[in-house]
Amino acid sequence: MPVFLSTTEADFEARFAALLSMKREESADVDDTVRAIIDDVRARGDAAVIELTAKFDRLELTPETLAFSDDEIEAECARVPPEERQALEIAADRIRSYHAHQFPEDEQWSDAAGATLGWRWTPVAAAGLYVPGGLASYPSSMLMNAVPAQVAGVPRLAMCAPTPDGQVNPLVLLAAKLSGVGEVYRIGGAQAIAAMAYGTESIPGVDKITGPGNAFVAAAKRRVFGRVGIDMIAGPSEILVIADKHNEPDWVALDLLSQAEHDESAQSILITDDAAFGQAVADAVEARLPTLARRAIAGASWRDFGAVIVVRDLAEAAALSDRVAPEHLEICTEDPEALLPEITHAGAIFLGQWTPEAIGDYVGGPNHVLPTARSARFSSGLSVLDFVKRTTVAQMTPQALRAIGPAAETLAQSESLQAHGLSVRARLDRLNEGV
Ligand code: HSO
Ligand code: ZN
Repeated sequence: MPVFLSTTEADFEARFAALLSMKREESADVDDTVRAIIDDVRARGDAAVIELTAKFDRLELTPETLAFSDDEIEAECARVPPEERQALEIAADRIRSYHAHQFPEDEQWSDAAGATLGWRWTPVAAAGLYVPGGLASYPSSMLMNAVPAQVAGVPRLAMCAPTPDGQVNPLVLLAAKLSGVGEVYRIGGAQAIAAMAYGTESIPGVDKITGPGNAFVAAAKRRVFGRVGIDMIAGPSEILVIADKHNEPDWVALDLLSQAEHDESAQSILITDDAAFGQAVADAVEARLPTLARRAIAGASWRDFGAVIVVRDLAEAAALSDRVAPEHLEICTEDPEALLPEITHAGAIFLGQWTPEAIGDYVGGPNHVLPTARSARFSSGLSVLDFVKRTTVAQMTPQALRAIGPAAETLAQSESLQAHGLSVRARLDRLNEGV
C-alpha cells in the first residue's frame, strides 16, 4: 500500500520526513571490479575491450568491428518502420529547437578603470554518449543526450552501446544518426567508459561522457571524472503531481504510473487539497495497474514508495513539493501559473491537465535527463551548457594597468610572490618613465 498522509495529522512532520528519507536504491559495491576493468583498458587498450566484451556480452569483436560501419548503420536504420521514424524525427526536431534557445552569449564590456573584460563559450572537442543495453535502451534518451551536444557544436560525437549477443536496437542507431553521432561502438559497461575516457588504439578518447547506465557504468563514470567531464549520476525516476479536484482521477493515476513503470525504485507522489479526489486517484491506480504489461514493476514502485498527501490548501502543496524537490512536477490545478512562482526546486515542471509528463519524456522539447534524489535543490537537467565551457578574456590598457596594478602589486607582496609583483611593477615603471 502506498502511504496516505494528511497535513492535519499530529504526526505529519515525522511521517513526511520518513517519506523524504526513504532509501530507494541499494548501490551495489562494484568499485573494485570497475577499478580493475579501467586499469586493464588503460594498459591493454583494444585487446582488453575485446576480451571484456566477449566475456560480458558474448560477442566476438576485432579492432575492425568495434565500431559499426556506415553500411551497417544504414542497414539497421532501414529496418525502422516509417511511423516510428517519423515520430523520432518529430522528437529530434523539437528537442533541437528547444535546446537552440539555450546557447549562451559571449559577453564583452569595458569598466571604469579602462579594462576590457568578458568571456567566450566554446564546445568541448569530443563527447562520448553512453546508451545502456537491454530494457533501458531508450532511443528518446539517445536524443536527449546527443542533441544538446550537437546544438553546442561539439565537432566529434561518439557513442557506446552494448549489443549483447549482437542484438541492436535499430531505433537507437537511427536516433544517433539524426543527432549527428559519427561513431558508434558496440561495447558497454565499465570497459566502454574506460575506452572513451582514456582512448584505445581504435577508439579515440573524448573530453566529456554523458548518459545513463547500470551500477558498473555509474561507478566507472565516477572514477574517470577529472580525466574527463561527466554528467550527473541519474537515480530512479520520480514524479510529483499537485492536483485539485478539477481533474480526471484516471489521467492523474496514469501520470503517476508512467514513472512507476520505469523502475521498482521509482517514486510517484500525489499532493491534493481534496481527500476524496486523492482516494479516487488511488482507486484509479489500482484499477489500471493489472492492465499494464509492466504491472510488476509499477506495482512494486507504487506499493513501496508511492504516496498520497492531503493538504489544507495549494500553498501548502507547493511548499511540500519544494521539500521533495522532485525530478518531475506536474501542476494540475485550475490556475497552474498561479502556483508556479511558489516552486523553486524541481527538475522539470509540467503545467495543466493537458501536459502529461510523458510528453516531456519524448516530444515536448526540454531535456528528460533530470536531477533525481532531491538533487534538483542544487542542479539542473542536461543542457547545451553541459557541452560548452566558458573562457574568460581580459585586456588592460596602460591607464587601466596604472589604475589597478598597484593593488595587485600590494597583494603579491602580502602573498610573498615576488615575480607576480615584479611583473606588474616592471610595466608600471615603464609607464612612469614617460611622465
Ligand atoms: N522519464 C525518464 C526518461 C524516459 N521516459 C525515457 C521514457 N523514456 C527520465 O526520468
Ligand atoms: Zn519516462
